[in-house]
Amino acid sequence: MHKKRVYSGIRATGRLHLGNYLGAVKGMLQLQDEYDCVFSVVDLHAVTTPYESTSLADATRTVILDYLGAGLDPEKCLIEVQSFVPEHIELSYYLSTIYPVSRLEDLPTYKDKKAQHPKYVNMGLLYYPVLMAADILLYKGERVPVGIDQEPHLEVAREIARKFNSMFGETFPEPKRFATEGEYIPSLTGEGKMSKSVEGSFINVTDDLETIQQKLAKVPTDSGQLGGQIPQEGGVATLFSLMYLLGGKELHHKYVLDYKDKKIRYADMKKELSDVIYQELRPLQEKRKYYEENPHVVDNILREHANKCQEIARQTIKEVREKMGFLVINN
Ligand code: AQP
Repeated sequence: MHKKRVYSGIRATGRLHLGNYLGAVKGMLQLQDEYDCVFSVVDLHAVTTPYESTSLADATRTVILDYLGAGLDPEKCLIEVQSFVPEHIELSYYLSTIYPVSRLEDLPTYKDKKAQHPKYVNMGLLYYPVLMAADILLYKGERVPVGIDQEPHLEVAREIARKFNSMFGETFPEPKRFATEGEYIPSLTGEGKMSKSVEGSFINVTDDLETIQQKLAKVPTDSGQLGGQIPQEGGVATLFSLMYLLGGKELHHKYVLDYKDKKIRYADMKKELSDVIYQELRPLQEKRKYYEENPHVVDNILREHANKCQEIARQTIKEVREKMGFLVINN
């Protein structure tokens, strides 16, 4: 029977943080046993925002190591460096010809990045969702484990798939997001989401216990005398959200009761939260170390998997070229 294909990618912009891990990687881990999965480090997307050419290769390797450390199993899923499979770019060009520019200009992520880097508004940035659609559709991905912030981009991918199918005949499935419990991890600052580009907002998956403690110590809290409902926003909300996801329901409940009874001690909560976060991350860090110390093992995986990915990708490109009416010469 045909197994559903799963695709997801993370930009090569630095170490993974808890948001990437809980919102995306946890979903990948859940799906790799059951489905045909391709998980990518999307380096072509990383160059759409300011970056250092001297550190791009390292940043790409870092995400690969974080993936392997987290438990992506090279025997169960394909691990891809996006730019090793140039068919991503080829498909994105074909798809770009059927999608309106005005729709791309309206996307919230484009507007946010434009505001964040007003001197770095490039074609690639505008084109990002088309390339992301091509990333998924190249493998005919049906499920996409990503955080909730990626929903507008997935909508674009579905619109493109629909439009292509109606113009050239049934070709692509409409990809759906696979949501994890941690689909939205708030920032340690208490404002917005945990984000690589916002200093002080994140805990990296490679942070040691002391670093985690120092980062949590800076999370803003209240006097501990408020009581009532747990706030929906701010530093206290972030602590409770992380406690629920990493400490479990029981521990979370204990602190909820303390909060309601106005006897919460945030120093204790932060200490316990640091411990449960570190407990979750320590096995990842140990496994990661093995791959870090054996780069040839990683290189062999990447080489072998790039070939396998390209085999699938070439079939899609052939089908798309034929359906769009390009000249195809058989060997
Ligand atoms: N805070 C988050 N909660 C849940 N999921 C999250 N993701 C990111 N932040 C959170 C998910 O992680 C994956 C990688 O996202 P990306 O490739 O877009 O990486 P990024 O944009 O570099 O990650 P950041 O931290 O969001 O960086 P900046 O600050 O540059 O925007 C996606 O599945 C995403 O949903």
